[in-house]
Amino acid sequence: MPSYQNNEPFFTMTQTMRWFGPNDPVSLSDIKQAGCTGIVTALHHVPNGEVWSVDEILKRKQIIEDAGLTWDVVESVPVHEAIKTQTGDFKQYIENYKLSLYNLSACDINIVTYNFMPVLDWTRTDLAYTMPDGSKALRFERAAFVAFDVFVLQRKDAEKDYSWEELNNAKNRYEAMSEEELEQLQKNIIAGLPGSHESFSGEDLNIALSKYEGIDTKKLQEHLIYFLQQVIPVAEEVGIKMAIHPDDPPYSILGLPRVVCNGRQVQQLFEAVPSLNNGLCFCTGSFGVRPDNKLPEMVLQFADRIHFLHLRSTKRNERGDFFEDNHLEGDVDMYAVVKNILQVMQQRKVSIPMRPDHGHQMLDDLNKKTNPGYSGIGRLKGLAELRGLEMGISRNMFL
Ligand code: DNO
Repeated sequence: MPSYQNNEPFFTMTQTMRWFGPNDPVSLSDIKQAGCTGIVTALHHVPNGEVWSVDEILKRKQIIEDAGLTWDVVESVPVHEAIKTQTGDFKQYIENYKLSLYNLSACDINIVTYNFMPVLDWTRTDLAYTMPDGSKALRFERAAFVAFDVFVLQRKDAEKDYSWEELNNAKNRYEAMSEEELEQLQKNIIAGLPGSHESFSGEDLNIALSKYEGIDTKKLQEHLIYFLQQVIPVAEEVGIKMAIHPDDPPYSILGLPRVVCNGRQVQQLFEAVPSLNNGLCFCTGSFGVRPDNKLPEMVLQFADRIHFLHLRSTKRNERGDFFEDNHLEGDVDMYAVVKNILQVMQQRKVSIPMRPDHGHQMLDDLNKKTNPGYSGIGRLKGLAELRGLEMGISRNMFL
């Protein structure tokens, strides 16, 4: 580690990538060659809600360590829908969650990411949006999303959630789409993007949505706080840092409540359960979709609680669309974000794990079957740029 003022150690971000397990087309060796030391993964084969056994955790850990890497972060131990709606066996699922935390800690894995998004995890309408340079990006197109909600899903009262202009744009968009395009759109939205733990058919989705009737933002927040009150004392006892991932996109979709969209909502969670083990996965791509989220300031505001970093950028327009831009371009001021992260790490005397979040499908990967957002080369490019940025800032500021 380089040293800075008075020969004190200098802390830089720990470089990691997400790996979806042995079936991931991007191998551990690829990730190592990209320059990472750590892996972010989950036991995707364990059904949502079940306890992660020590055996299964150790098996996965061994594979990672055999490749000369370390399992730095779990992303995610998913939160069962019953916990979010507080129905059925939710208390049992919370007990199971606690057990998984005990078991992870027994295997020396100490950072756990999760989200509290009802029904759907991250959502996009287009998984292969062609950028001017020929690479493919993920995109959220508002008119296509509204078209899906109102005309394909025909969700009850959906039209009440949109302005006349939005409905009109969506109708035009819907009428211009072929059967195949409509099918693809539905698949993109509900079939579950990489890492999501739920996937639906059209009717299933309407059933899943109906479980949230009567659960507004306030109620969902109460459910999240209840979950934290149960789980954080265990995390504290066993030394696990919990890192909640923001909602993506960071606003209500399909009439569902969302409670991790902005700094104010995050602050409320920390006030309700003040333990520092109750922390944040600071995802610049998710938060950055809202112009009212001032990212560099948020890094300082949540300095003590940022336990994991997802770095990527999005570019939005006035219609409410956004696409995933190159890591150092778009609306996120990545320079200011990384500068503040460096400052926070020196104050806390820790290296925070970071992963380049998503990347464009490009070069040879355009001819391969890749996980949307998680192809190898695009992430490698993002990582390389972020490392360079971090080094440049460090040398300039501290060394
Ligand atoms: C998408 C990811 C999310 C994230 C979960 C965390 O690429 O950032 O799926 O893993 O929301 O639980």
